[in-house]
Amino acid sequence: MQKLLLLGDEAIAQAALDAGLSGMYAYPGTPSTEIMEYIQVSRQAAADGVHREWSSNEKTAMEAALGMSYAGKRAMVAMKHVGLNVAADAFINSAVTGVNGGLVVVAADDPSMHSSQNEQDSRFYGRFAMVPVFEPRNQQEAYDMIFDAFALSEKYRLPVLFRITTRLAHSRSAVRTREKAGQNSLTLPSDPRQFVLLPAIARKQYRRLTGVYEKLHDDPVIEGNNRLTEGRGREMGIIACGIAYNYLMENIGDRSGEYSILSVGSYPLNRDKVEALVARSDRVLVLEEGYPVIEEHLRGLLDRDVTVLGRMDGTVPRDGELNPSIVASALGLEASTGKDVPSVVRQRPPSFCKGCGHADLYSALAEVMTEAGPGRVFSDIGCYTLGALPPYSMVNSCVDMGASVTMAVGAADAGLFPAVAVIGDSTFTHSGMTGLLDAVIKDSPITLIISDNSTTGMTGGQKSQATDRLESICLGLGVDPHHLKVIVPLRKNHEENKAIIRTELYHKGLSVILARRECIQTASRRKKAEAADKNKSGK
Ligand SMILES: Cc1ncc(C[n+]2csc(CCOP(=O)(O)OP(=O)(O)O)c2C)c(N)n1
Repeated sequence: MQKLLLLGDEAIAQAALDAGLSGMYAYPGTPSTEIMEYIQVSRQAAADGVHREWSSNEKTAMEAALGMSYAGKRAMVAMKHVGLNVAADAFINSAVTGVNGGLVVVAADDPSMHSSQNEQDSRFYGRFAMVPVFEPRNQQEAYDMIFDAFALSEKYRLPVLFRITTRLAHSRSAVRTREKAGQNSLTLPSDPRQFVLLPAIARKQYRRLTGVYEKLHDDPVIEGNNRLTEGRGREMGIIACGIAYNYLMENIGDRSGEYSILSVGSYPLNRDKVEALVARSDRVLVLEEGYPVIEEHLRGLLDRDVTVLGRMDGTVPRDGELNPSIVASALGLEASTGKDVPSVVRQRPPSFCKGCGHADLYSALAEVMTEAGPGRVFSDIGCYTLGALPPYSMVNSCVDMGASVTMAVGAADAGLFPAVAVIGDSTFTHSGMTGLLDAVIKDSPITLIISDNSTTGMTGGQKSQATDRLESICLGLGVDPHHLKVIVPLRKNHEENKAIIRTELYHKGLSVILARRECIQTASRRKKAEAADKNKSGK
């Protein structure tokens, strides 16, 4: 047992290792990435033979984790909130199959969209799937709750959703660790039909799920994480979920006895405790990161008996993350932490790194697209989305991973010609390949540019599944070899690249251009590592 200084993400990772994890599965996505990164470099994980390779996307990660669980071992899968949309089919159905070895699904939400396309609240998915949800209040709880999550998963044979948000994931605190548990042994499910979701079995399994979900309300662990403290005043009772409880305590720590408070760390919410709080309070303030999940629940359709305050009536802003000042103003207090921190870094808009291959690609593409006319560039999610900003300002869409290819296909179906899709290498193997197959099958008159920097740049340079495989994937999917071109996006190749792009753009069928140049950040890290290796070996 030790005391470690850990990010919330790292606390989760260390806890899973200490709880007997056998397999970790993930696709990078802020703010969840550090969970897998920690496990990948962990000596403990290496010594224990924990599986810890990146997956191609969140769905494949979720399914691999379910397979590990099928075989009786403990598995964890981690993703950012929107990743759960990608994994949703497997996730929702894994609640119906149930699990064998403990299965914990970590979803890291990003309220305020610091690096995301939306601020969806993963707690909805927990309810949707009818599984227990944990929402730790701090890093120590993130560590401790992972043990509970695995135990609960095995007790009820259900996957458990573990919801965190950006501030918890990315801030550090001292965490006391526990004694390490051994891994489960390989054991097949006792019911050989449990995982076979043919309708007759699925109906039975679903009935089991609805029954178990009811029981969860009174489970001692879940109930214990719904902590009610009864205060002296009855003017305002407070429900504070996850990290919001910390913000509340920052404001009223020394006077907390004045309020009745229900601090929520897991779901389903305990009904008796909510009722007890409401009975002692004239008004109830709900503090929750993300959507007004609990608030909407309390208001119900008829909104009677008790006045509910929160995001829906404007007491708390309707969108964006919480902070101690927002909580202070919801309580009608002066913000106690309101001192401005002097700004040491000048705010500046995001831009491509100096020497980025995407930038040289856009320089060439921009000139060709000026000739072709506006509104024809469908892009995707990654560093290359910066082509939407000046000086290029030429990206017309960025919706979800892989949508560049399929939106270009749809627009081409509508008659837009020429049309271009720009996607990164990692995004392509995440969700672009199936769209390309659609384009191959109907020989869509689009030009797909895969801007291949040989890494997953946007999330910090994780390994890309596409590296060294793009040509063979494209050819394997049926792309015409005469219209599969490779260019190197460098200033010196500008005219040549423009000519290739222009020719393929006006081809009345599908063409694919691989624009290949290593990410400047990854290249510099690689060179440093190579130099350090050379020094070590004395060469
Ligand atoms: C469903 C989903 N999963 C993960 C992410 C996080 N994410 C944003 S872009 C990206 C991949 C970027 O890699 P690549 O396509 O190779 O482009 P690069 O950033 O290297 O230019 C990831 C993992 C996301 N936005 N959505």
